[in-house]
Formats: sequence, C-alpha cells, structure tokens
Amino acid sequence: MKLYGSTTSPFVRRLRIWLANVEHEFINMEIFEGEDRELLARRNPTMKIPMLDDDGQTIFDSRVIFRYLTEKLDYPRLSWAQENQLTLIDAVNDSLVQMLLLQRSDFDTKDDRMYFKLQRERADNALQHLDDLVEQGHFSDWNYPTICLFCLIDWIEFRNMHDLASFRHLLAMRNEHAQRIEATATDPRH
Ligand SMILES: N[C@@H](CCC(=O)N[C@@H](CS)C(=O)NCC(=O)O)C(=O)O
Repeated sequence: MKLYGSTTSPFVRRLRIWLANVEHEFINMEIFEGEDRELLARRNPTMKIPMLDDDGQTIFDSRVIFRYLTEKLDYPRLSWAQENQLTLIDAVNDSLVQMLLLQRSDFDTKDDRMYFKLQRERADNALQHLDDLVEQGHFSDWNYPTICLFCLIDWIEFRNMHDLASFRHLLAMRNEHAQRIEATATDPRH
C-alpha cells in the first residue's frame, strides 16, 4: 500500500498518523512542480494529495481513503456525529488551504473582501463549534476525528493561518497530543 502526499499537508498527515501501525509506504511529493506534479497529473486528475495506491487500486481524497481503509481493515465506521465533526474540520482545512494558496499568489488575505471574509468567518465559526465540542469531551479519545482535529490545529499554528488565542480547548487538545511518537514523527516542521 502506497500513500502519496507531502510532509506539510494536514490531509495527508491525518492518514499517516492513523496508519502508524499499519504497514504502508509513504511517498513524499513536491506537488507544485517538476516530475512529481507530472506524476500527480497522470495518476490523479484532481491534482491533490493524499492519494492511495493499494495494489493498483487508486483512491483519491482523504475522506474516501479513510472509508476504503476502514472497510479493508474491518475497523468500526464513524458515527454520523463524527462524520459531521469531520465535515467541520475539512471545511476549515479547505478554506485555510485556499487562503494559503492565495497568499502565495500575492493576495492580501487580510483585506476586507467578500471571499476572504467568508473564509475567515467559516474558520471562526467552525473552530468555535469544535472548541465547544472539545470542552464537552467529544474529542477525548485518540481516534480518527481527534487525529484530524489535531492535524488541523497543528497545521494552523505551523502556517500561522488563523488566530487561535481564543480557542483554549483546541490549543489544550493540541498540546496534550503533540508529544505522541506518531505526532513528532510526522511533524511538518522537520
Ligand atoms: N478533499 C481533499 C483535500 C485535499 C487537499 O486540499 N490537499 C491539498 C494539500 S493540503 C492539495 O493537494 N492542494 C493542491 C491544490 O489545491 O492545488 C482531501 O480530503 O483529500
């Protein structure tokens, strides 16, 4: 089983952590240039990572990869509440990845324009909701939704993509798990 991705992508890191005890090969790509981009274009028309290759069966998208592996490994399915948690996490992740790409394209994303405001509002609103869920104990197990939330919060800090100061419970959750071996082994800063 080969997992194609990069060390900095939070969508890839969640699967690397979740697969910590499952044998797989991680293929670290430079998705924005050169041969790796050509490979990605040939193999995955969405031109996004992660992508899984399981003995010739290719799967796109972290959420679908998770479902595929859950079935293959006979792991328990997520509850609908957990699916909604993942949707919140993915919504923030998608918005902030877009903001990062805009920044790299020389846009001032702090500007008061509608598109930037919508992304900031979504991030604030969803992060507040996730902070409340952490406070209520919904992320107390180190399971897939918690891993995804950890990867999001750690990536926001790493890329400095949003002010997290008011999200005390999210920061505490991140700090609680930061020294786990699978977290340090996949830290995007190294
Ligand atoms: N819905 C996708 C999102 C994946 C995604 O946005 N990956 C980013 C890296 S963090 C990417 O490949 N971006 C390339 C691009 O947008 O051109 C998933 O869950 O796998």
